[in-house]
Amino acid sequence: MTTLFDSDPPPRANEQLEEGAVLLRGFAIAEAPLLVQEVQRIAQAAAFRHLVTPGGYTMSVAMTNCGRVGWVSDRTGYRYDPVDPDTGAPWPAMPGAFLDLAVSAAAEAGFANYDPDACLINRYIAGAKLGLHQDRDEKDAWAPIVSVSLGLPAVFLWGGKRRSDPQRRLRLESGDVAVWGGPARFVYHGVAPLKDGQHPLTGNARINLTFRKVF
Ligand code: MD6
Ligand code: FE
Repeated sequence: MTTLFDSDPPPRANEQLEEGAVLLRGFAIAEAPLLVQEVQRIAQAAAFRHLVTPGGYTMSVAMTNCGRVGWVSDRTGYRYDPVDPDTGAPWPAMPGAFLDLAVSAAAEAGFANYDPDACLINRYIAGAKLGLHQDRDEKDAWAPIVSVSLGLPAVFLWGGKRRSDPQRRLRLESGDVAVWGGPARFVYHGVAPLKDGQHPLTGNARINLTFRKVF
């Protein structure tokens, strides 16, 4: 006989969002503490910074990168850059634990032989948000994006292929991994303003890793 104690969290099932997109609940729970440690190490070499959009707005989300190239934005546009414009040095290498997790999550979602060359690291504190957007700066338009949530929960906005399509609101918790590619690669998505809170892994922050195959 199994007993369900009051303290057990309700089971959270994986969710197919649409063809090519899946939410793997708790997929990275075991690795989460190590992943956060690696983020702290990366941030010592390539500090979190608030990028400026081509339109002149300063983003509320702080960003850094690891891997062969990093995603950056400034008044001239968005691009993947092999060097950190703040330091002139290459981005920190992608840790083995990052790569292993991204490859196994992609495989679980049906994308074999995933070979990401970039990992964008986003840090949210209370009020930070990411407006509705498509990820379309990568040459490979089929390979998935693997997105790992760490620390405070967030509401992920999941729209459609047109900006005006209706949006779902999905709660992402620490250890949740979203994977989308193939036919779902250009779905509009965003993150609602983060609520204030404290999390044992990250304090007052949510950290999100998004792996991409750029080239
Ligand atoms: C975030 N993520 O969750 C922002 N993009 O902090 C993204 O913009 C994103 O999670 C493409 C695929 C997955 C994502
Ligand atoms: Fe995105």
